[in-house]
Amino acid sequence: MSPGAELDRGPTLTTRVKALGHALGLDRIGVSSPGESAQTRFLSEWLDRGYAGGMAYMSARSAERGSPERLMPGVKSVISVALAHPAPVETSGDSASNGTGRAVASYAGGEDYHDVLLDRVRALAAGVKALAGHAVETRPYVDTGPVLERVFAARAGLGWQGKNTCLIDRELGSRILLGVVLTDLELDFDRAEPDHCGTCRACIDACPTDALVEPYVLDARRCISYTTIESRESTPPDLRAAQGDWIFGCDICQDVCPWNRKPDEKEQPDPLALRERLQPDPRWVRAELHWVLSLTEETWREATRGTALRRARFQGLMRNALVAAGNSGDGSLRPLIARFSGGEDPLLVEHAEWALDRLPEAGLG
Ligand code: B12
Ligand code: SF4
Repeated sequence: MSPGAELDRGPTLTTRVKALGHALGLDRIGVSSPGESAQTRFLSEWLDRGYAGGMAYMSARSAERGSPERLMPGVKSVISVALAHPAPVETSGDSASNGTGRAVASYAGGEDYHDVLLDRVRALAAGVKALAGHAVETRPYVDTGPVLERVFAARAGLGWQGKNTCLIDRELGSRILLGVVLTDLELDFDRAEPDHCGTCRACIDACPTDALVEPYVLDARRCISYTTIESRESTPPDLRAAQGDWIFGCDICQDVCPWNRKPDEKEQPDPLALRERLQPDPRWVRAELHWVLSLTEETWREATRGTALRRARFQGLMRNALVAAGNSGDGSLRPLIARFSGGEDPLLVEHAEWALDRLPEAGLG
């Protein structure tokens, strides 16, 4: 091929796929190979160490998770995408909080990101088919399939997995949500982003539950995000105080990350108002515990409609709110907690009694 031949063909298919991704409102898009690596192989060690806790879905299809070829035979390219979500309006992981504000992770209080992003990723998959000009297979996922999304995003140059295990983009930081499209179309691969954590260990030192057991390794059983969202069990007693005022997820290891502190990080264009849709409902920005503990299943359903908060279910959110109440020092919450200690759900009775034991009588606090 002569040196000019490449230019004569105009933009490559990969370039056009990426342009489509940006036109669909995605902030980052990159392509990588579907092969295995030290990172994909680490998954089985992580599972063997028991770090997945009760997330049976992590072990159920672990072979596919690290190897897209097993998930989609014939896959040639993994397209990874990222969408930045709004930074926290105000956060607190301080277990000695003054009992007024309660924390919901910054990704969760707006429209469910699965809905916002999966819709875009499906549109990208459809566009890939159209651009290919011949029959190709595509599989779009946003947390909806067994794929190590962070590992492939790092390989596709979207960022690197930090010591807190989050995918960090040099400009956007780690407050980003990920998706993938597997395809049997051959595309040009991007170069992986090198690790820029250096000697920093702010996330490891700040984690209140010591869930980051070593750099780049999270024991989910100790992570507040797991205990407040994924777990259906009792909150382990030794982790309750450290949960502080979080009632859904946790942002601490990201809030302390220097890569999330740049002043210009939020100035990303949002032509399709996707970030707008992820803006939290004001009721969940600093969810007031008196309000949360007053919710009934019916009012909870209304207050969480269309959000990712639904994942904890009513029982899980109340369990979390009772732990936060026990940490609040606010005796005026006692009558609301008593509703649960006198109730019929043994899990909530136990958490309510724990909270009551820690709170001063109303008026004495
Ligand atoms: C299970 C899960 C969780 C679990 C477990 C998290 C975890 N670290 O594994 C829990 C419930 C705790 C969780 C929490 C959160 N999650 Co989550 N979660 C997932 C899910 C479904 C699978 C993740 C997974 O595969 N874990 C398995 C472990 C082994 O993988 P990993 O931690 O990524 O580990 C890799 C590194 O350890 C790595 N590695 C890399 N370099 C090195 C170097 C060395 C030396 C070593 C030893 C290892 C190593 O190898 C591993 C891969 O095998 C993904 C969606 C998906 N399908 O990918 C979302 C996902 C990872 N979660 C996401 C989000 C937003 C969160 C939270 C920020 C939410 C919140 N604010 O509460 C927190 C972050 C907590 C944290 N520090 O990780 C986003 C990621 C955003 C980002 N920028 O990274 C994802 C991709 C969802 C999405 N589609 O956007 N999550
Ligand atoms: S999300 Fe919170 S609890 Fe989980 S590792 Fe990060 S700081 Fe620790």
